[in-house]
Amino acid sequence: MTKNPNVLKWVEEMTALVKPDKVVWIDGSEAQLKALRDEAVSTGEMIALNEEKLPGCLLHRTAVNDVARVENRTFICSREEKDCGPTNNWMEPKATYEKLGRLFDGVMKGRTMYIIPYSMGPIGSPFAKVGLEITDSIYVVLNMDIMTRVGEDALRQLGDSSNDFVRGLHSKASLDEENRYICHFPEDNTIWSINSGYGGNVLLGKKCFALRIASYQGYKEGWMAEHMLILGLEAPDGEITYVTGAFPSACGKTNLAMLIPPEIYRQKGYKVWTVGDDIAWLRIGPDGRLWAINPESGFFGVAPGTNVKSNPNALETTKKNTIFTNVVHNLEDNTVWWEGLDKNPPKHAVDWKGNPWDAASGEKGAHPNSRFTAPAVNCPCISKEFANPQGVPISAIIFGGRRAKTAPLVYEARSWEHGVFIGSIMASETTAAAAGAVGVVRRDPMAMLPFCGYHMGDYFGHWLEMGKKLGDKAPRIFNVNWFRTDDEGHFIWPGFGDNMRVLTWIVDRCHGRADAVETPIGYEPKAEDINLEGLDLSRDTLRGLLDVDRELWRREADGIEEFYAKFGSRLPQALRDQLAQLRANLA
Ligand code: GTP
Ligand code: SPV
Ligand code: MN
Repeated sequence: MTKNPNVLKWVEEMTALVKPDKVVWIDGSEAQLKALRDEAVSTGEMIALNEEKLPGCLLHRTAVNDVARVENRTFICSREEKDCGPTNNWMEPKATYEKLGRLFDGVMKGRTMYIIPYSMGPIGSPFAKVGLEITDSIYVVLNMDIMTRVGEDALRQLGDSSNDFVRGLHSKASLDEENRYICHFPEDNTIWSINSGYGGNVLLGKKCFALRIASYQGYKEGWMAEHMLILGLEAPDGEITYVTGAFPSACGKTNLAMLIPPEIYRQKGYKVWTVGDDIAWLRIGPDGRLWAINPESGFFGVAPGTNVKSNPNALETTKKNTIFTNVVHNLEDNTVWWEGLDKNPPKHAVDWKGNPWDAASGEKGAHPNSRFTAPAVNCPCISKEFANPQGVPISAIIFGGRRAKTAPLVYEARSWEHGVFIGSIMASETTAAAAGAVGVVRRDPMAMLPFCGYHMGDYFGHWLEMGKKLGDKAPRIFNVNWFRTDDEGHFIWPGFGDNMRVLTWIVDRCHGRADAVETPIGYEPKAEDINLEGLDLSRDTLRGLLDVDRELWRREADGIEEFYAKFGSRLPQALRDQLAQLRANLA
């Protein structure tokens, strides 16, 4: 499929290492993919779902010990430990190649090795980058086909001599947790992943390449790879304003990207268009503005909670050619179900572990991190710019997390530098998207804590540099929190489609059409400037949601100082100054 000597040499080396029985190049043809689907169904790896209700859809269950990203088994193997930084796990590269080399040695004996060439970004786009993933998992091949542009086109994009491709090696091996490693070698454009078969650990184009490796490439080359959704908000006069949003895993990116505005907005002609739901690659364009593409071609979305009310667009997107992972198998009509889909769990069903399941047992049927992998082209609100090789121009960047208290519904940065500070101090409650405790507040700068491929202090510095280059063309920066709770722990803000009410204020700010008031932490809307029409929420409650509690924020400042201390001399002075400013404003 290719004459590129760099690709061929690497494939030869990896083949000699893993010693497969058979080698298959994935060409991206429908015939080859169909044969792989059929094979996976015949071996039981995948279950073919109801062809009438869910045409082309498959169900897969992972091992019960392998259901989320494993952050404590994820490593940045930079040559120098100090370049990996205090927020990542480090392993020495040479020793790691040797150690994992022993695990990979002969691991594909008796198995087929698939070589997947893929492009992150539209073929031909100046943003696009090519990767190759070697894997022994058909599940990985089929998911990569949905999530990226797979096959011969990607190799053509790479060309016959280029050495600029990311080398990904993956094996399920024995799914042994003790020997599970997700290792990144940023200086070698290399990713080695072994002993997992789950999503972010194994779809190497996604978090491993498009964030961890790409963030490092962006640092070196002057662009950015971010954990961000991209959406276009269309106003009644047809004006479309593009914004990105960085929220931690399972904190609402897919939902915001596919938002359906409340009735009163729809009547006026407002629409939201989806460009991306998880990852954005951003570059400064010829006009000096910041432009973004979504490097992916599908959505790997959280299933639980997705329903006709919360996210009808996502639900519609999953109606064909979709892979479901770890949801409930409804045996009544051979479809799928998950908590929060509707109030009628199937009577005759199998849970995510593969056991007969009775909703009355009180046990969850779908894993909280169960997912759908769906092609972007299925999405009813996909933007017409989705595959534009030049991307879309960004007017606003929104940071946000899951905070029961402290962070108000929305506030705006006073400047790019202040915005970088706001991103750097993000904190959020942990979710089921990663293995470990759920609901613990942790700092997650720019939602990149688990995804930054180099020293986080240098990453902050890179953000500041980008702002200098953008100058007065820099997007405005905001922070949102949909997750403030009342004394009984209920979310106060209705969220989902009603987030439109906040989005329009943000967009109006970008166009100089909305007022703001100054608070110690930044600009906020006047309570009168958020439209509450058609909503059962009082102006006073909204005031509460916008409230900045100085005592809580003083404690927050202490927490930030403690967090910043980790970065030592690699923390940019501008951020230290911002913290001092915050303290002064709170005094
Ligand atoms: P990853 O794919 O892990 O990066 O997650 P994500 O950021 O795309 O999160 P997603 O949109 O899938 O939402 C995750 C969970 O948050 C789901 O259970 C949603 O129902 C819930 N959620 C999303 N938006 C809102 C909101 O506005 N309010 C509330 N209360 N919950 C929300
Ligand atoms: C996330 O955890 O942020 C995801 C899912 O988007 S995974 O691909 O598993 O990383
Ligand atoms: Mn994500």
